[in-house]
Amino acid sequence: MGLNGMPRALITGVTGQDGAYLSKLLLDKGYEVFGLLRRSSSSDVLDERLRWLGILGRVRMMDGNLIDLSSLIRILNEVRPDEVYNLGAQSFVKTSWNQPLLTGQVTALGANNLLEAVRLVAPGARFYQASSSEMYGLIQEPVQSEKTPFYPRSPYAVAKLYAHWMTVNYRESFGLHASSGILFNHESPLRGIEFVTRKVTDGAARIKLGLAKELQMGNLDAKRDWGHARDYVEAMWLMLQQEKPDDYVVATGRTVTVRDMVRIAFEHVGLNYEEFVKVDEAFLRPAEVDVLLGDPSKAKEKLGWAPTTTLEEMIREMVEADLFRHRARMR
Ligand code: NDP
Ligand code: GDR
Repeated sequence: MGLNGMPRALITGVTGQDGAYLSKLLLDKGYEVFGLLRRSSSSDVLDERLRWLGILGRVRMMDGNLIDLSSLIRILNEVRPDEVYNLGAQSFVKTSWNQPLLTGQVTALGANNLLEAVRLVAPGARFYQASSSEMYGLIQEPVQSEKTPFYPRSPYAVAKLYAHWMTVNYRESFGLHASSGILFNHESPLRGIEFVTRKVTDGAARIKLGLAKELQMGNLDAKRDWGHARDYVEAMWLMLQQEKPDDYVVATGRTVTVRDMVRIAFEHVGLNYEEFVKVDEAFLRPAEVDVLLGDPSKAKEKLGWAPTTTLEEMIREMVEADLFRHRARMR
């Protein structure tokens, strides 16, 4: 709690998509928001995200890095947060095969560093771990819930699984109020350009405006359960408001192929995707997660959470945002 009685939150990964939406949610709820900012962060991207949400200048940035335990201890000592959200990660699955050790250091051991710092410095703080549906990987169940066994298929997913179980372990061993959200894919106009939805909405916008002729893509047959980041950060916050820490699946309960998502985006700008989308092997992965479909019943029942945005609405919002960005640059 700050001197003025406002609750305090510390967010790692504040420069990312979810960090921006979560900052907005917490600021709107009257929190003081602190963000972990690593030296190499691109402040332009962060500024664009925060400006987009109307909160530029309202998050206090703290100089640190998840792989430097000393920085986390110093920051927790300074901030004394009531809530800690660990969203920082090497989060791009494809890169994790090229940089498996870095992915492990940040995504797995970084989470452990933060748990350890919380245990030592702020054991009363509530902790959120950004776990992922990628942990299911080669699933054997058609719909994935909190009870579905994990089978990670990428260095990223293996790292997330370590962080997930360490969160459970710190809860059970040390009594930390530590919760994991097993979040399925969630997107927005603030999604990083390397992820498939944003790549597609940006590509459709460019082609529509005559800035590009085609779009190179990978596996169009993969299926994902896509929701909106604005809805999903609400679930993170709700988890930390519960008396008892726990793990929750956050998903929409609907799965769609990449191809259908592409079709929705191109149709919105009046184009037939088949004329513009080309498959390029460079975008295929060494191992694929073919299909993900989450069962959010527990989050609905215990948190009162439900998604509010359909895939179609979200993709249209993203295409419009990309058209707006490109038109502004063309002026
Ligand atoms: P982003 O890729 O947009 O953001 C990742 C964040 O992690 C960035 O702020 C990045 O900072 C930060 N980061 C990277 N390395 C370090 C480091 N060494 N120390 C501190 N911070 C670091 O991810 P999203 O916002 O989409 O996702 C948030 C979290 O949720 C991630 O952990 C992701 O793996 C997880 N997740 C995401 C899902 C999704 O669909 N979006 C689904 C399930 C889980 P910088 O700007 O400096 O690079
Ligand atoms: P994912 O998201 O790997 O599920 O991880 P991404 O958007 O990268 O891929 C989704 C699916 O689309 C297929 N695909 C392509 N992907 C990309 N990026 N680029 C392409 O050109 C392309 N063509 C087809 C992929 O093969 C895959 O099947 C995201 C991240 O946010 C993780 O951090 C998070 O944990 C999971 O979602 C849940």
